[in-house]
Amino acid sequence: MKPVYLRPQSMEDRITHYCPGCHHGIIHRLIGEVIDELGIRGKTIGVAPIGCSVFIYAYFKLDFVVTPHGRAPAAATGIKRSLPSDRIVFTYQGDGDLASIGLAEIIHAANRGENITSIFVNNANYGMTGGQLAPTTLLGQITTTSPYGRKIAVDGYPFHIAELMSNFKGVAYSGRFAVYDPKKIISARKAIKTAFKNQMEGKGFSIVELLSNCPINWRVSVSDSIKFVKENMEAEFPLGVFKGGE
Ligand SMILES: Cc1ncc(C[n+]2csc(CCOP(=O)(O)OP(=O)(O)O)c2C)c(N)n1
Repeated sequence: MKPVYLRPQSMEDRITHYCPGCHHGIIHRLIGEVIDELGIRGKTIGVAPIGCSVFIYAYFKLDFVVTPHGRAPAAATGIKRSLPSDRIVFTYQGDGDLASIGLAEIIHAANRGENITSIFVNNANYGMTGGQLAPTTLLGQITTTSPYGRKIAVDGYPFHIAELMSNFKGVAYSGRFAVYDPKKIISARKAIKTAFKNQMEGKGFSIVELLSNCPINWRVSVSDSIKFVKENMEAEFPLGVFKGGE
């Protein structure tokens, strides 16, 4: 039989702890494929967050540092600056971690133009802790801490990271993508590759925001969660490149 899919070489042969249908796994695979394709496995260091992806280090054959509560960009800065310049450093963060707890860290790393790559997974809630409201929660969205739906008067507006990042001079690339169908996955993969390549070419800070589902905490089926990303999240968070090529 001819294999149609092989696990990326930079990934461990291990079943993940993610909930059934969760998009974290797809995003991990895309990162693994890009690292393989660019031939940077032995040179790449990941920086993990707090959140569902706190165990990301267990799924890659890479060096990883775990820096909870949004501090990944600061740790990545130190790692990148203190190692030989051919080392590739990336952060992987959720929206509670990056857009709330560690907002200052990501803004300053972007503004400094740190030559690192940031993978930002926006699932519109704090997944690991049970689905609380995040800065990226949609207006009207019910979460465990917004049981009547997000209201502007109480929680303000959903926070747009990819657009915000595009305003900083130090940012080489900022874009938002989704991974719910093959076409979207191909675009997301291309964006992740660009973000890593920019770092290899010393172009500065690159961030890829990926819209993700969270079926368990949203309390919907996987297919309804995909519908929600497509119809509701994309209406608030348009896909596209906000700064940089491709
Ligand atoms: C000191 C401390 N404060 C708060 C938390 C709770 N906490 C765990 S994960 C997390 C954020 C998770 O949300 P997100 O970054 O959106 O990632 P997701 O789990 O949705 O992938 C928080 C606040 C904690 N573990 N420790």
